Amino acid sequence: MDSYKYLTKINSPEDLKKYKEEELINISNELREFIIDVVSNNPGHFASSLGVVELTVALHYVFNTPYDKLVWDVGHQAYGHKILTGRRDVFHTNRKLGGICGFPSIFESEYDAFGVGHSSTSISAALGMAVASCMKKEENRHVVAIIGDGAMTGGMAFEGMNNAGVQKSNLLIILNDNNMSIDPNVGALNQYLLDVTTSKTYNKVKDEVWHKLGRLKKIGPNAREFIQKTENSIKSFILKQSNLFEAMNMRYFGPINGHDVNQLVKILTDLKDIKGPKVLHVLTKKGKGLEVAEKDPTTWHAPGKFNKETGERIKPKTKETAGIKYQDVFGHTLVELAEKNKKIIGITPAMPSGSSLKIMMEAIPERAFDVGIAEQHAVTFSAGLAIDGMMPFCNIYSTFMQRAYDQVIHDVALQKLNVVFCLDRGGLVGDDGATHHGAFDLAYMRIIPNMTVAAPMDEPELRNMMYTAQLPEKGPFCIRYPRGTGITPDWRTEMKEIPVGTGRIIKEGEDLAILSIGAIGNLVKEAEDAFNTENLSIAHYDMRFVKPLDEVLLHSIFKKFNKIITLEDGVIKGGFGSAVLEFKNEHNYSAKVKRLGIPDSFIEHGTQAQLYKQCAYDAEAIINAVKEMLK
Ligand SMILES: Cc1ncc(C[n+]2csc(CCOP(=O)(O)OP(=O)(O)O)c2C)c(N)n1
Repeated sequence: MDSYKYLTKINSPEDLKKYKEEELINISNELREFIIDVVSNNPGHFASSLGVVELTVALHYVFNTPYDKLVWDVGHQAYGHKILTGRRDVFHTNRKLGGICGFPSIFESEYDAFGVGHSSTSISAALGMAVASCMKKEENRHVVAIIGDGAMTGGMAFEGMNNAGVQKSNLLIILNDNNMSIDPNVGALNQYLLDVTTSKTYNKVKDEVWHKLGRLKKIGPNAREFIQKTENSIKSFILKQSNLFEAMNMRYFGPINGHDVNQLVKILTDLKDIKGPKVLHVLTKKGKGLEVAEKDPTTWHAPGKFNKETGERIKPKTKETAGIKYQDVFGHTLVELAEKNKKIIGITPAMPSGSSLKIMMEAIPERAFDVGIAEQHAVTFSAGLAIDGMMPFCNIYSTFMQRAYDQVIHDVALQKLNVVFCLDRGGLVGDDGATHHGAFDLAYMRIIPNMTVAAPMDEPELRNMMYTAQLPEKGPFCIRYPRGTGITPDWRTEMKEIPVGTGRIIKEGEDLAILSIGAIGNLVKEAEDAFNTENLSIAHYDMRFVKPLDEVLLHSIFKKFNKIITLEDGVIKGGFGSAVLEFKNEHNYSAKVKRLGIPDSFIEHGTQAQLYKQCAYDAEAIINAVKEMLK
């Protein structure tokens, strides 16, 4: 820490402001070093924060935070912001149990103006704040949304801009354009931004605008009047006709170099004088400052531990028996299925690497689509494909599917379309925390008519479920599986149909039955030694489907056992255990049912194992629950 001459003295943006502008380059360099230093040891998001170091320093230098509001989109790039706003000393606890959150959180700091984790919310939230400021007559307050070109592909960003363009509020949108999402950014907007950035005519016009803007400082408080006078001449240029943001009634400035901290300070200071909604287009390099990250920003989006000197990534130790990641089982299996079933199409909203749809994008590119950060569109696009006879596999992280709930109900389920939803990262995901846990999917999917809801306990089951889902006339079919690796080394099993709505018995027993759904059921296996030691005869059923429930199996279970535990990696309220309780009630069974799963609260970050423990459904908690029931 001693080597950080400046950072050690910066405990708030006030401290930062004490330095001369010339020193901001050194401060930026230190901030970058510090992020590399800490994140190499304590993994988290990485390349995105490196890309906005200068922007972060400039924003806190120019704006009067926390009175002025900085609203970071997604928030995975806000490490520099956290470090400059009093969290340097606890930054090493980032994403750890009890430590600071990997995303901005209003519960953590007054400098975190809005809680984030999901993309494309910044413009709407910032506009709300800007309008509220106007209403409260706090017109000197500045509100800044900082949004990446990836996040800008999300529908909400457009909804926000559409509204902002007709408001007078003081909103500054900073478009942090690094030409990357997690994977390379996609879509027509991406193409447009490239065109704006490279168009010679356009840049000539912008240079003139900047030239005029540069004189604003000299002409003092009449800046607004001045800019209005020049407006007509500016408008007569190609701006309005050719610029998307201008066309939406927002002043557009840029593109400018996002790594020139002094220029950023100058421009942001100038922009403070310009009222109304405006966009500053900033060009940055994702991973800036670490060569390997600059070259491969997708891998370095969240690289895990690494050696900061050599840039070598350090692989975490995995259990020897572990299979491959569930996401990879999905990716490879989809290609296998798609080679035989020519109607299969793969869809991901901006997560080709995270979901492993990339495997299909490489193998059969013409039938695999990255649609941008656009979950709603991904679902309705799938509906359109399905209604015209294709067989879409729409892969969305469980938590991001929350975005597209109406599309699932209204566009897919209501029309009974054959769309397969593969929900990755179901259950507690670990260090990404509350915004990213796939906690609600079993509950929110099971209440939708026509929907089949399945969750595999292991890799062969995932394959069988995918195989089953693509058979004719299965209707909307949701398969949810967790983050992480499975348990089957020889996972590439021959696929076979699983009759929809059937569970299976894993282990016979006499004293009590545990009914599990999904991969969390493997924790019951871990508890088995303890059951044997204590001479407890515990039956275990893998129910496989939350909807339809295997009623035949349930009748046999409720007739045999009067003590039952349900286990799910999802919210207890309304989830799998609740479905079992409904069954029990409908059929007047008297068995005592104890439900294990995520309690009715938002769960913060930590390792998956720590969080299972905290939520009382790890192996130990299962053993305790069994003993408690059998007392
Ligand atoms: C609704 C939603 N979908 C997907 C994601 C996953 N995600 C996190 S960051 C990211 C890419 C964001 O790209 P960009 O905004 O350009 O930021 P960069 O990382 O390039 O700085 C994605 C797809 C998310 N956070 N929220």
